Amino acid sequence: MPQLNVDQLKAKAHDIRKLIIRITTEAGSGHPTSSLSACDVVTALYFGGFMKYDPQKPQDPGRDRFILSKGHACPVLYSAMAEAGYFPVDEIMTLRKLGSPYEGHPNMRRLKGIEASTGSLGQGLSIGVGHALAGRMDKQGFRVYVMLGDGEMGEGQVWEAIASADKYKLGNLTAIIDQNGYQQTGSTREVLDLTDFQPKLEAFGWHVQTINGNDMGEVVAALKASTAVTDRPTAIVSRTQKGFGILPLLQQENDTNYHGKPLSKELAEKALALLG
Ligand SMILES: Cc1ncc(C[n+]2csc(CCOP(=O)(O)OP(=O)(O)O)c2C)c(N)n1
Ligand SMILES: [Mg+2]
Repeated sequence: MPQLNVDQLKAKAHDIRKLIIRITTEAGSGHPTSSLSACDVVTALYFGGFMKYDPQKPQDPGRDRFILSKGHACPVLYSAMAEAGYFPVDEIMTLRKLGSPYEGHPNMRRLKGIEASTGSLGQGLSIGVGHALAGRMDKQGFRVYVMLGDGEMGEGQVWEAIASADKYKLGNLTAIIDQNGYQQTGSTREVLDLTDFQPKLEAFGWHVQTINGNDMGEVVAALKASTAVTDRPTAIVSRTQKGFGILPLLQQENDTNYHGKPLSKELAEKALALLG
């Protein structure tokens, strides 16, 4: 598993952002903006030396687990995993094509290294609690990372998982909330305002940090601090921008959510130029 420094991680996140744009535009569908907000955290997990993994041994019992509960953001997962050596980069260009294993939501039955089939929002943290309990029972030292969306936090099942993780004092579980301020139909404040997450999670007994999740230095520091917490579950409230990296283009389009829409070929060219 690679261990890049902050500057190298920024460059890697940049490459992954470009892949996200390319594969979703090629597919003509998908969720680029949901992927872009989460990109820095996912990059740091796979390339910052945090997750223990070997793409050649995806079933290794001791591997760390990453569950993308907001499964619609799988372009960031496929892109990071391709860069990490799980699959050829060319293959992920088949995203969402008929027969492709790179489905619109991650399918653990079709791709090695995918820990959970997600997409129906609200379930990933419960699955993560199960993995964390299993790790403890099997005396395996792995850590479980689960990424959720801020809109997804409105699902009741998430709060059941939060409560049970506290009950079992799951010190091998890290949840990351990608707080990009939007869900499908509008801003999270308008649809269902659950902010501020930190005191709510603390009330459930969790260790919590709130950071700028598009600042690689802050992301790395928070992940480092979270691995030091072993007596209770830990959360990172990652405040991000939906579509981070291409925001000026989204503003020109008068849609800073741009949920579930690929960029047109023309807009994608502009986005790739903007990313440099
Ligand atoms: C159970 C369920 N209800 C509705 C949807 C449809 N849906 C897909 S993405 C989305 C919005 C999610 O918002 P958020 O969790 O904030 O993720 P973001 O795209 O902002 O990263 C919704 C409602 C779904 N996938 N699953
Ligand atoms: Mg959101």
